[in-house]
Amino acid sequence: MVVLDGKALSTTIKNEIRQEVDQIIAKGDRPPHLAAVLVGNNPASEAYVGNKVRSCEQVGFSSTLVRRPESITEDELLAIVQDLNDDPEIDGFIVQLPLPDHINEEKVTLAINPKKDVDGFHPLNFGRMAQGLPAYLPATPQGVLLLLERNGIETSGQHVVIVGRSNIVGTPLGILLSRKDKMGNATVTMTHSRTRDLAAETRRADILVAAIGIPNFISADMVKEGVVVIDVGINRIADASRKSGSRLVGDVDYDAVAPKAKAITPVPGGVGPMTVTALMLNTLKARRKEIRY
Ligand code: L34
Repeated sequence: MVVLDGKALSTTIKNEIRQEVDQIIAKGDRPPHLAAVLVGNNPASEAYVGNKVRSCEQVGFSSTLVRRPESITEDELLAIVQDLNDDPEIDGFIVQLPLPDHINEEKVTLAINPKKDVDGFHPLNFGRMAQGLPAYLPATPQGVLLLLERNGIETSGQHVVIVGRSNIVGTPLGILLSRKDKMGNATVTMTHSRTRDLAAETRRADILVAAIGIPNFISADMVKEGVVVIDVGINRIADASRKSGSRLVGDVDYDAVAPKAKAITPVPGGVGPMTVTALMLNTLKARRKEIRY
């Protein structure tokens, strides 16, 4: 069994990005600049955005963190988005989700200039991705593809089963893996809460992607021997033996499933760091204006 070490691969790719940035600077140009908008004090969002800001420092990007209280109005947030759209010094930006209930996430996402939408969440980028046109690819699916590619895991002709159909993970990853492309050509089965006999589906997977947000949901009897397991879940569960009183677990019962797997991602240190690194790649693309609309 191989542990697919997203943390180590992230470090490798971030070193590659750092070299690209050094070349940009050597030419006398300014480094890429990412901005992140963080609303409220959700501890998970704080941790994720903190990792994004730290990664910017590691790769030599400029970063700006725009922090606003939970009480911000939708109009105020839309005005911040407009300022970032108009700021020529900002190459790309993200608005960390989830947003408070009184703010319409769809409206905010639509307000982002697609050329600066390094999350790839704007419908224009999503649609272009679905049609195989150049687009910012959403960070978590892109991170998963990189993890497979750089570990020499073939997707062509493989049966991929995805559990979970969210707009930011399951749905785009299914589209990307079934494309006619280097990390595509898979036969994809999308499963979800209404799937009949889920275990019968997951047991057919050569590559199983768990993205449902339920701790330890995938048990050993749901996978076949030799499966490649990609665990996208990040769930905080109580653990009295830890100083913090909690620990992170994925959507997969790692200890039970790992012995049957050919390869498996850990949580933490698997897909999470790859999400952050994919965002760095998108920001580099934004600086270079690589994607033409
Ligand atoms: N706009 N909202 C926007 N863009 C995104 O790309 C995200 N996402 C998801 C939530 N909301 C978003 C993230 O940033 C999930 N996500 C994310 C980013 C980083 C990590 C996990 C999820 C991460 O760094 N995970 C670490 C552990 C972090 C911790 O200690 O809590 C890991 O090793 O998995």
